[in-house]
Amino acid sequence: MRVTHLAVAAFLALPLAVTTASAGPGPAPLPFSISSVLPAPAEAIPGSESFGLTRDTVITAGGPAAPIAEQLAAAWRPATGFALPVAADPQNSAIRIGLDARMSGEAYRLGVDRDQVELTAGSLKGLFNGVQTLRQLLPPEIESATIQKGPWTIPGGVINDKPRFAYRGAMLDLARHFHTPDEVKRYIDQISRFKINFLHLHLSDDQGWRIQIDSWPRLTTVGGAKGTGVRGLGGGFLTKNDYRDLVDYAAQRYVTIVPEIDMPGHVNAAQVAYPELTCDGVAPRPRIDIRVGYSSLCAGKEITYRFAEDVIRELAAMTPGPFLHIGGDEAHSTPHADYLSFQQRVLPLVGKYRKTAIGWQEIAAVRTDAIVQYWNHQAPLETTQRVIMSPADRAYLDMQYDLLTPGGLHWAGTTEVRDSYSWDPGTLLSGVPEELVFGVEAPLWSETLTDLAEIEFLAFPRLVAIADIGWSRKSDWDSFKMRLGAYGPRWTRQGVHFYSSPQIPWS
Ligand code: IFG
Repeated sequence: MRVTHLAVAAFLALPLAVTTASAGPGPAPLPFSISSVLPAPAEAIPGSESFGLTRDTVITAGGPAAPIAEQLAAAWRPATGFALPVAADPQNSAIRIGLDARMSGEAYRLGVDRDQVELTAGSLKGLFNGVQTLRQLLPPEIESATIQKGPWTIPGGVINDKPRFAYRGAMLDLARHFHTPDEVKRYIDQISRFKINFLHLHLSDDQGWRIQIDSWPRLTTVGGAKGTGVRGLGGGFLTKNDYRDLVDYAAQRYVTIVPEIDMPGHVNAAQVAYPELTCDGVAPRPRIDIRVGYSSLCAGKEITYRFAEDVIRELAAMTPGPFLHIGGDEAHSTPHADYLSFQQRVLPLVGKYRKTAIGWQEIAAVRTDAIVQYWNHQAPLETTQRVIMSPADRAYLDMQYDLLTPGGLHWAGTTEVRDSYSWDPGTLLSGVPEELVFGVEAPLWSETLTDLAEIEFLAFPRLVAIADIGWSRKSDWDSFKMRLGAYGPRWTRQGVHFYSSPQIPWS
């Protein structure tokens, strides 16, 4: 007898229904509303009306705003099946997106009532931020790649929004494991939804070198070869064209790329490729393990500084963003006096090529205008320089959620969602006044990662916690966990392999 699919489906559905009923009423899932947005807006005033998106809806966006309106329309067309044309001149269209010189920076204003949706901002990145908010106001079905039945209702009200911190970053470690440009682009798609505006790419380390440098070609032909990386599974590198393509892709989503070449430590791959970069001229063995702190450039040799300057010069030339990260962490094999003299000669090279340097917190030993990235929660930091906050026990996304988490490490302890959310970047460090806190960043180191699913599992939802405390002024765990729970179905429909933390009331 042929069992129809329907009967099988009905049979399979039954236990699910029973299970759900027996699970009892959890917290009422947050209905999508104007105050369910992630990150939390500075001001959200719910309205009494709502706006209905229909097949006749037209989006008006003049001049430079048009590409942003087109991004919104492209995001909405698959699930609605609506044409959603973007018109240049203001007609009687119901959705209007435009610049308003009375606003500045990343701020935007979003007004929704029965008759229209109006998004204004002082800059294109402000409009982009507003579009990310607007995309969260339609129900989760809007994330489907196939036509859903609707209705497509946008809850009414007014949002006046702007970020607390200027720098809200994510970091991917391409050195321990090379993630392909497509994987990086998918990560950019995801992080930009939460108004993350910088992506730091860790492009060199002991196990591999991942960015083409013309003046030192063996860095990638050897350091980026197949078989490099942790367990020999992380081979690959970005050509200059790959890198430029990523920079452009990120820029269209108002994410600025921050490239990192880590020096004077974490240089084994460069020294395998160029043994003259060691003090004794002998090539070290290639490394596929995850130990740190054993390698160092030779501060006493002039070739070291030619190497550093060539790399900084080429990296600056291909990086439109304002920042170059030059690492500086865990130089345990560099005598301290050598570390100081190295940084005193090399940090100024970043300024010579008209970029601002960022370095891990150890660079604070040398007084410069570089931005210090705080990471080692076990080491105190006092500085009068700007600081990006990445405490390993809060913001390191490669920390396991708990000791059963597949992948990830736990040298800084295990980190659940609430740990990533419940801290204030502005006041965490007594040695750093709040006005010096430039922002936050969530690094994802790839010693234990091999593919995008593993990136997504460790990054989401904790990256959203970091995005929320980087953008929003008020911190409210009960509100955050409800908003995050309501976001789960969106990730499910997008196929994002997120961790369904037991701390969150998932819808
Ligand atoms: N510390 C190292 C990283 C990486 C990390 C893994 C920094 C600045 C431990 N340095 O974090 O290279 O190995 O969690």
